[in-house]
Amino acid sequence: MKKILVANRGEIALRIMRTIRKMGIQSVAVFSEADRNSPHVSFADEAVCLGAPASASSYLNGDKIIAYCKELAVDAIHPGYGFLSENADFARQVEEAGITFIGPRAEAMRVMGSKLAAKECVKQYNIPMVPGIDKAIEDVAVAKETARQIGYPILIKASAGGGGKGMRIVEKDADFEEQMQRAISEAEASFGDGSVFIEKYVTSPRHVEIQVLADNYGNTVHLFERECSIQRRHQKVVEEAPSAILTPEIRKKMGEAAVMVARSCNYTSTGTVEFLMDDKMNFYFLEMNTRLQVEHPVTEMITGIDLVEEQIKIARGEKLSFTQDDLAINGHAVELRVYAEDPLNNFLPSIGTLSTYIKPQGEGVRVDDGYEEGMQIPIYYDPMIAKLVTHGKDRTEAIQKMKMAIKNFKIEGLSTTLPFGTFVFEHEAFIRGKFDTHFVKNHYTPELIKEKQKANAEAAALIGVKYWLEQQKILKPVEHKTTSWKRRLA
Ligand code: MV4
Repeated sequence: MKKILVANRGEIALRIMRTIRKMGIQSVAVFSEADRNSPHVSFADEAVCLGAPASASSYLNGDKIIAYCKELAVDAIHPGYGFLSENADFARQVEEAGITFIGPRAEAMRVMGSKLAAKECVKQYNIPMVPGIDKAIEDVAVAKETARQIGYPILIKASAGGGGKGMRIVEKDADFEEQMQRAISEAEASFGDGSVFIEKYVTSPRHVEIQVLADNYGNTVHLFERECSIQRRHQKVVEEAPSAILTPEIRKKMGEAAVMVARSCNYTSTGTVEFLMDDKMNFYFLEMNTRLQVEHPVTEMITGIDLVEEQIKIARGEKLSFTQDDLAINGHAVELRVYAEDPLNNFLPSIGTLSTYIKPQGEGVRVDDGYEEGMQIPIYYDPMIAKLVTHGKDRTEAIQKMKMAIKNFKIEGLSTTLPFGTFVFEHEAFIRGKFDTHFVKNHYTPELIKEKQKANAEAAALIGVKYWLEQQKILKPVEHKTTSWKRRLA
């Protein structure tokens, strides 16, 4: 493998290319007209333009990407996350063109891309699943009867779903039909597949996911968990590894379950098995993500493993160089996603230029980003500017470093979620590990940041006054008569 094309943009394209370079491989960047001056383009050994800014005309144009691969003698494609990364048809086309797709095989992606197919696939392996049905609803009356048996509240989910689309909570029998119709229409509109099914609604779950890694020779390991419960409208904001609440016993059980999920579909490459955890620490398999995830750095920080390097090695046919027993958790890592969004104004996208952009530095501080000072954040794509990650010997130290790193991250020209990060990392529920997926909804109001900022401003003003008074004292003429200058004058 001599040349890899990275079919992505921004921080993840750059992050992947850094590992590609470290491994002595050539990189090819692709870019849209909006990203011509991006760091991922200048970093790459070669770069080609895909077209107009809109994703459909650029980063989603699989045919054009494959054509460029042939033209430039590219050996493999790394899809990153989002865009084409979980598109089984694209993965198949890449393989058919004689190019290596750095990721799982198309068939594993297809199975795990459908929640119903995934349930069907893992069924025989004793993986804990939320009580529910594992077939698409066909008969409303039958489904309603099942809902009664499971017990309300229940959740209707789209098989093809993602990001909460096509998901409806039903509290009581009388609402069932209406909510089901809504879920079906939404699923059809969003995914072109109206298959829905029902599950018991876990009311206050935590989102815990396990990183897995599998080579082409049947070796599958897990790299422990990430806790991703701090999210807003299905957009994760803070992640950490390990989880603050898992015991070694539960971690082992979840890890083994995740490995079985991967084995069930002959999974290869990196993947993530998502679980819900209820307030009694019962965990249930939700779905598998067949890509490198945004939050992968927290796992890298606690395991010392470069996940992109492992993906590339697996793709070029190497065996895993370690076993489960070789893996251990070292310390704790937390990640904040820094978005160009205004936390004081309902997280509205914040448009502007990065007039100041100074990154924090230090031991155990990692910033994965794809922009530089003076750049604008394009409106066409995800508004994430950077991922700020800190690592410490324990959770307290990781959080402490994070709070310092947020203070030292100077971004001017637009609003970001940095102040929201401070809110989370200073919140006593977060510090105590007592939170679930409703944390933001339950604890956050913009007033809390505003009050804090006002208190800080007042403190700063007082410090200013104190300093000023001290200066006055220093400047005040003292004991003129006794200075030697005076004596000489006299
Ligand atoms: C659930 C659930 C409660 N009970 N399933 C949201 C997106 C999709 N990945 C699955 N999701 C959920 N499934 C049952 N049976 C609650 C959620 C959920 C959620 C899950 C993880 C992280 C954030 C979430 C926010 C709202 C709902």
